[in-house]
This record gives sequence, C-alpha cells and structure tokens, in this order.
Amino acid sequence: MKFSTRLNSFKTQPENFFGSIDQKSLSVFDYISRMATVDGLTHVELNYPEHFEHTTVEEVKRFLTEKQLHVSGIALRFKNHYTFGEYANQDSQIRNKAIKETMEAIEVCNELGGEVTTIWLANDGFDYAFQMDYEKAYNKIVDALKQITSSYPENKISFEYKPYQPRAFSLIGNISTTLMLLEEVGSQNMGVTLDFCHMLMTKENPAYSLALAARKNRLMGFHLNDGHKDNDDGLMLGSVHFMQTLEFIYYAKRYNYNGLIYFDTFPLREDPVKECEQNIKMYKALDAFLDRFGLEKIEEIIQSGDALEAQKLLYIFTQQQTLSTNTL
Ligand SMILES: [Mn+2]
Repeated sequence: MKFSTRLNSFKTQPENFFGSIDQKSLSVFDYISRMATVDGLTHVELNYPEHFEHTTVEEVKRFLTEKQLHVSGIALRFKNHYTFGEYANQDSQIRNKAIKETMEAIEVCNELGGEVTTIWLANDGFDYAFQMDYEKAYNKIVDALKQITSSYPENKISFEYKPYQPRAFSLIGNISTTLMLLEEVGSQNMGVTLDFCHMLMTKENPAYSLALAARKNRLMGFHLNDGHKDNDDGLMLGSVHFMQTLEFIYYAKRYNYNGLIYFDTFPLREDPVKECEQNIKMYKALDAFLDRFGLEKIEEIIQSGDALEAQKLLYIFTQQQTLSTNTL
C-alpha cells in the first residue's frame, strides 16, 4: 500500500525533532527529513507554489531520493491574490494566473514523478445573495478545466471538493456537482479526490460518494481523516466515524482502488510522526479486518439490507480486539 501525507503537519511540536532550533530557520528539507522518520510512510505530498518558493524542483527531487521517499502528487494552494476566486474570478488577469499556476503545478508533479495533481478551489464561491452570476461562474470553471486538462492529456488531474470554508458556499461543493462538472469538462484524465471531512461537512455518507465516483469511473484520490461534521477538523482516521471509515475502506477494496492513501489530518497538538504512524496502523488494521471477516460475507450483509446484520460487523470487530488484548 502507498501511504502519503501533508508536509505542513510536520511543523507541530518542532522541539521533538529539531530540538531548540528557531522554527523560522527550518526549511522544506527539514520537514521532509522529519517525514522520513514515519514508519510505513512511502510518499509525501507537496503544495504548489507554497513549498517551492525557496527551493528548486531539482533540489527537492534529489533530497527525496536521498530520503527514499516518493512524491504522491502536488496540491494547488491558491493564496494571496485569490481572495475573490480562482478560475471564476471576475478579473481575467487573476483567473489566467490561476490557470497558469495549475499548469506549472502539473509540470512540477511530472518532474518529481508524482501521480496526480489535485485542485482545490478555495475561493471560487460566494458569501452573499446577489453576489454572483452562478451560471457564468460555473462556465468559467468548466472552461478553465478544459484548457488545463487538454494541455496535459497524459496527466492525472483531480478535483477535491469542499462545501464551504473559507467561503460560505463553494461553487463546487459536493459529489454530484463535481461529477456534473467532470462530465461537462469531458476529459478522461480528470477525476475526483474524496476528502473524508469535506464529505462529512456536506452531510454525505463517504462510502456512497465513493460508489458514485467509481460508478462514473472518476475515482482518483483519497484524503482520509475524520471530524465532527461541521468543520474541516482533520482528526485521526476512524476516531469519530469508525463504521463509516470501515465502510469507506470496504468500498475502496470492492472497486479495486489502488491509488494513494493520503492522510489529510491536522495534528495541531499531537506529535505528527506518531499521529501519522497511528493513521497508517489503523488503515492497515481495518483493511486486514475486512479481509479476515471476508469480503463475500460483507457483500451478503449488504445484500440482506438488514441493519442488525450490519451491526454484527462492529460487534465482531470489538470482540476480536478484546480477544487480542486479552492475549497481550
Ligand atoms: Mn483534503
């Protein structure tokens, strides 16, 4: 399995790894060094342009090889000029800059051997009634993605939706709007990245969103984490929605998902190395439980439509854990 995570998580509790050094002096390389100590982590994800502001792509490439880490992909981070939107921005200069930055990110992803470039449009949305011409804005996003995907037909480009934050409403905020968007863009090299917290925020059941994406052959990436639904909490895998996480992993297996398993968590008060290791261990434990229980047996439960049968999964998981704890 390929496990990846975000570099910015590794800025927490710097003293645990870097000692008493002034954090301002730390670089992308220092954080990659810290990531390299995570047991089981195979890949890292980098933000563009954020992580390339003080270094060259070549330097990053060399350093990652040295640390025996791969790049899972590049994530777009639209900052500074984009308060009023990216691809739907009314200012054509800013809009063109967003399109250009996306293309640059795809090229960086290629140079680093990454699998997928992920687009999250933080600011393409609205806060007030009568603030936006919805159709015009939507069309601008379709047009921008057509330009981008047709310029890089060999590259995987994925769209990560989020219903709100920082805007009150995102233009593309749920699985249905995203799949409609991808249909209109019409490029086969484009897919969807499912962020667990974002799905919860828009009151989706994550496994259902996964099934819809797979049904349209658009499943391209996972951002796993957990939360209490209203915010992008970025908590540890399975900590709040245990059964929904188990169901999500089951559907990933059912659809033979073999992409990257990326943890988009925010260990703000936890040691990020230990937190990441816990996420990897939990994913593997849930995956192994599904195999042990038997995928066919789970399929039978689903087909029965019986909630009491479904609850047995939780009961048996708990029992197995109790048995193994007793033998410790
Ligand atoms: Mn995410």
